[in-house]
Amino acid sequence: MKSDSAVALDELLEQAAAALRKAQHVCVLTGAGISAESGIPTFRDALTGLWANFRAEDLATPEAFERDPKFVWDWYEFRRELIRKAEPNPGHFALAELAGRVPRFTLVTQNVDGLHQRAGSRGVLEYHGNILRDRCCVEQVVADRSEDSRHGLPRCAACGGLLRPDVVWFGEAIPRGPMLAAAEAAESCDVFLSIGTSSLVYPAAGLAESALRAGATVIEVNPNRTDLSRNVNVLLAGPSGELLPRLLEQLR
Ligand code: BV8
Ligand code: ZN
Repeated sequence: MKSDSAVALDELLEQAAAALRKAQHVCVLTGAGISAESGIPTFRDALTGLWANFRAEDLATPEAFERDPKFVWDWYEFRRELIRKAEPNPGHFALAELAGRVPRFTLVTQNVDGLHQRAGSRGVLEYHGNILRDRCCVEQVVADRSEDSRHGLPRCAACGGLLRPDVVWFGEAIPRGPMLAAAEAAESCDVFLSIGTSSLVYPAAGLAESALRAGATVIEVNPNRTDLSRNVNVLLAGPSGELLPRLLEQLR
């Protein structure tokens, strides 16, 4: 005999599937929560090791890098190792499959881990960049590393300038291409899926709000309530690695 909450969840999954079945354009925004089941800590999870007494918001800033580039680089190398060892989970694969099931699909991610692409998603809008790329601080372009990284700091192979991770730090602008494409998709989609994000970091958190204003059906997938939850049409309260495959099942 199914529990009431299980029956309720089935009904909510059917509501979400019904909206997806008639959608012409689906826009998805993901956050750290979709990679949690791949073993990558979210930003809400406290930092560990050398960085235990720091908040991610304090380390992921140009000021922190200015102050102590080695310390910040060690944190990024630590995260890169975690990400290289991680594998996409059923949540990532479900979104790669959903893209082929709707006429138009736009995937915007706040995650810098590249796991959507490794799960087969194409045209992913990397709203906050990608941790596995290096960017030259002098030429402001993605760059290769020179052999001689002095003082343990990676240097640009082209100009010898200091390299930094190709991510968006707090206080920095979102890359123009992904920012414009995401804004257009949020305003023109029929269904907006907000998955694994606390909806606290802007301007990413504003995308669901503009989808709501444009009359889209907004579906949230998150085991915990967020600032967005009170405004969504369907709240699927649980882990995305479990609920997204079930949503695809429901669509069949
Ligand atoms: C800018 C890359 C100006 C780096 C990141 C308006 C109001 C208030 C503040 C601001 C505002 N506008 C701007 C600001 C300032 C700031 C901001 O938003 N601050 C916050 C903290 C209040 N925004 C900025 O600084 C932005 N830039 O405004 O520039 C400007 C403009 C023009 C020209 C020049 C300058 C830049 C923000 C981007 C910063 N970079 N990442 C790196 O990764 O190292 S942000 C980073 O943190 C992530 O990318 C992500 O965006 C954010 C973390 O949020 P989430 O992904 O949602 O993760 P979180 O851990 O918070 O939550 C996880 C969720 O998953 C939880 O809800 C949990 O319940 C759920 N979950 C857990 N397990 C699961 C799950 N869900 C599903 N399944 C599970 N299994
Ligand atoms: Zn350079």
